[in-house]
Amino acid sequence: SLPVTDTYDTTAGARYVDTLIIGSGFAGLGAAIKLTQAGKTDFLVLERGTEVGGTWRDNTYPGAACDVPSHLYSYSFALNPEWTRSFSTQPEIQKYIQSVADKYKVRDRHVFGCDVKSAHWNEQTTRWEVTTTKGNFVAKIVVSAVGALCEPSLPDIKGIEEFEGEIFHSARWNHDADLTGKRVAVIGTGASAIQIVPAIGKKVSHLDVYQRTAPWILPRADREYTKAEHTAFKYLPGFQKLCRSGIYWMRESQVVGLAKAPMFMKPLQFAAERHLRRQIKDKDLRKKVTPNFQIGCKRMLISNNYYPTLAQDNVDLVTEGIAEVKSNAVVSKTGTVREVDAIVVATGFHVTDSPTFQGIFGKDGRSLAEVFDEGGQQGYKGAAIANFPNMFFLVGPNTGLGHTSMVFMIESQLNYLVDALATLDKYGIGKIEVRQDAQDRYNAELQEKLSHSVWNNGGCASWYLDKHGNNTTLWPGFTFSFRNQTKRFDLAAYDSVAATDLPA
Ligand code: N01
Repeated sequence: SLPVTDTYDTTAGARYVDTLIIGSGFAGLGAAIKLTQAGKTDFLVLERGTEVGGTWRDNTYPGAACDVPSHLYSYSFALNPEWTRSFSTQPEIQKYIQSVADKYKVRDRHVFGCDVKSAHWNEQTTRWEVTTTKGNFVAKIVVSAVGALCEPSLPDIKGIEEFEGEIFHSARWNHDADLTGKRVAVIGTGASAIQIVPAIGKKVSHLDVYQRTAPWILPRADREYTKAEHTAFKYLPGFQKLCRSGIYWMRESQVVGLAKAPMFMKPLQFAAERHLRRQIKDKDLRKKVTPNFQIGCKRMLISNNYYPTLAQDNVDLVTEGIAEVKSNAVVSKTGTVREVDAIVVATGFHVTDSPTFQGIFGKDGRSLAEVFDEGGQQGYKGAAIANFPNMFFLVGPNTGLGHTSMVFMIESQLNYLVDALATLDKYGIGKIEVRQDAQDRYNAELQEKLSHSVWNNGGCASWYLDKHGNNTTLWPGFTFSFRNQTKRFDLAAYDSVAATDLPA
């Protein structure tokens, strides 16, 4: 089998490896661990960064933290009694992910600094041909674990490339740029921005926050764990599991409201309105930050210090929209010119239009981008896509969540993947592809459920919806029902060919 090294020569011929995993965030790293535990040895993880961690490695902006409680935002097989607080910060999560990679000894399965450029399915050889910045690979199976939040989306604003000060995206924070005493603009008011604004609000001389749509914000019940709790987490494993299931069921109950968009969301909206009234006294500012859509339609945000920062004297909330950016200023649509030294672009990610889709070419030669462009981002159980044989997806279509831990969903997908690979081995299958009719039925059912949800009916535009207006990112039900449907690989939904029947 393939010698594992991080020094592939791009000029050398393609190297064969049975299974290639692309990306090493929670999903790809989890896959490496689960495949190892299942006895697989002939696999590699291709990771463009120099570390594991994915989006948690990349998002190092000041204030970065998770909005899912720590004990649920971790692998069930690697509980962490050391979490210092109820909602972990980015450095702590990144440290946790790194420690898991070390504990399960899967770093040597990784090729770091390896950016995948393309993956072509070759129907003659029934192999994937993968080109990367560290050489070419040929693989029987490819597992895409790139995640939905990996490609920063930059706003198309006139003149933005002419800006002469510091400018960077929230997911590519420039730590060499000292914002102390500077005039700064933050574009966007999503989950990233509402953490950045309070984190830099006191050190900058002036801050302009450019809001296009006001988000709903709930109080953040964050606190440090006490010594007694730490002792209990450490020495009473059952206690940590109990906390985890308490959080799980509390979060899970939100689905009833989100998926059906009924009165269940009212108490949450009421809590958010009260939070806003308590934190912002100025009537004009209050009006500006009052959302114009139903809570839950976009991701619900949590913060105790965002509103108070907006109310600071050195902070302005700008809602007139941006007309253009000049070399030293942002010009709003009303013509006001606001000079700044730096711009933080907190405008989110390419989710349903990720550039990563452009380099994956399936059976009929069409790229994933073309397939999604025509029919929308559809898959089967988020794990397979018709026209892309021998390719499995982690965090594929409709596996995202608006309310609870993605790590739980990822673990369900890992069960499915490991069982799929075991099934291929068991029956000597050389080629497998989800049947179009199975995928169509699955999506018709999903979209029917989503058509009643707050994400589709809450009166907002969000990254949950694709360009056809379909919600192709979120799972609309309970996460335990997703877990049930991914417990076993369902061969009946796939067309398969025995390896012995494939051309030699
Ligand atoms: O990105 P977003 P994000 N001109 O897409 C605005 C996860 N996450 O990085 O609402 C002006 O949510 C855009 O405005 P609008 C989480 O899943 C989690 O903040 O489209 N403004 C919006 O305000 C989250 O959902 C955590 O009208 C423009 C903002 O930019 C996901 O990552 C922390 C614009 C983008 O918000 C993404 O969050 C951080 C333009 N041209 C992230 N284009 C936690 O766990 C966009 N905007 C806490």
